Amino acid sequence: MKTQVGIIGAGPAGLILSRLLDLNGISSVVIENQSRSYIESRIRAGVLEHCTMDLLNIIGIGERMMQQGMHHHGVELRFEGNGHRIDFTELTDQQIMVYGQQEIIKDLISAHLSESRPLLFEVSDVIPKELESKSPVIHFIYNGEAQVLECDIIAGCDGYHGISRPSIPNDILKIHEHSFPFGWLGILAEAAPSSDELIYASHDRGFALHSMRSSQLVRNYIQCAPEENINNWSDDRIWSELQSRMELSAGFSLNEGKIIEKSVTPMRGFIVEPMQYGNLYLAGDSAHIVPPTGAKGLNLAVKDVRILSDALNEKYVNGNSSKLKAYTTNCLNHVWRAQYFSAWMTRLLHTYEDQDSYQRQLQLAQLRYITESRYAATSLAENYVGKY
Ligand code: RFL
Ligand code: PHB
Repeated sequence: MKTQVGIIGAGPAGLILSRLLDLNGISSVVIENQSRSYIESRIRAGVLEHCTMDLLNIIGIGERMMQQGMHHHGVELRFEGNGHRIDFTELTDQQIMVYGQQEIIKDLISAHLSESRPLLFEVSDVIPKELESKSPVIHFIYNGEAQVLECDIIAGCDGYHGISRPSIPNDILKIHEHSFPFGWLGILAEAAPSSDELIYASHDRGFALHSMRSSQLVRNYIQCAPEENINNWSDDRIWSELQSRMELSAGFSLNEGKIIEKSVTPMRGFIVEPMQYGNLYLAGDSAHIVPPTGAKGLNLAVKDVRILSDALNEKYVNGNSSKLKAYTTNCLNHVWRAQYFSAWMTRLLHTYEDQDSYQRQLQLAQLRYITESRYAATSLAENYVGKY
């Protein structure tokens, strides 16, 4: 098997890259170690920045998103029993789109397969090799048979636990990482949203987030221990904790319903540099992850593959590889900006186990400032919608 770009991983990074390349007449083969039904039902991100929404429209897969996604023009910050709206559209002229990551995956796969572009599910034993040569290869097993995919370039879009990053010699990689001392317990429940927009609540009992997927489906999160045992959380305990952390002095009740999914995610920041080695280029979660408080991970993956596809276009159309050489440098700017914002939102909104009243009051003073100062609110809004 032979192609120009071999793509490992059919997450948002891999599938969007493949589509961007195809629109420029560059061939690719995507290989994925999970089944189609598994990746189409894996629940992850929900918030798309304005420019991510625009890109999905430009590449022709935005139709269902524009019909079924939820256009949000702000978010609520809730603390000390009061809610404060941050109006994105007024402050930045931009909005966000709330549309499940697995829906984007469904839209991308359906377009990919209807155009008969190669996408292989349930491959195993994937090994990228000869990365420093002009003709790197990917070895893998498909339908029980050993395969070799010859390519010019390999795109490692296989997420944080993938094989691409560990294929780069250890002494080449510099890793920046930070673990936050908490995790998120996330639920998907059959209930109507209790608000038109997302609610980020900072409460003395800990952080909580109210989000949604449709008029009958909500996605809520509660700050918990990083290695929290999900079995310690009955449905009743989850709802009761959410109700406490979402309280308003004027009264508020979060709509409850049947919980159809629950899971715990640890919170960490991670960045590797360089994001390239020989003819292997990392994009998305394989190169960096952010704590989810800023809703940036998928949006970052999209920014990486835009830069990579532009650089590949320059190589194939104009025979110029300078943008490929500068790939890491060109990505790290937006990667560090998103890390900063995500870490800042995380530290601002979560409570710490050893936190004293002084530290809690500092958080509340900053939250009040954001809701009272147009400049401070604009700074949050600009970062959230992805202007920077
Ligand atoms: P993915 O989505 O992990 O896809 C990688 C794919 O590679 C496959 N794979 C392999 N394939 C072949 N061979 C191998 N050896 C392989 N190893 C792995 C995997 O099966 C998978 O299909 O990475 P990608 O494409 O870089 O996309 C990144 C995003 O998924 C991630 O950043 C977001 O989900 C993060 N995130 C959010 N991002 C946002 O922009 N907005 C949000 O609102 C948001 N909320 C979230 C989030 C992530 C969360 N969790 C669960 C970590 C909320 C949560 C709770
Ligand atoms: C989500 O809807 O899953 C979501 C929303 C906002 C975040 C993280 C996740 O910051």
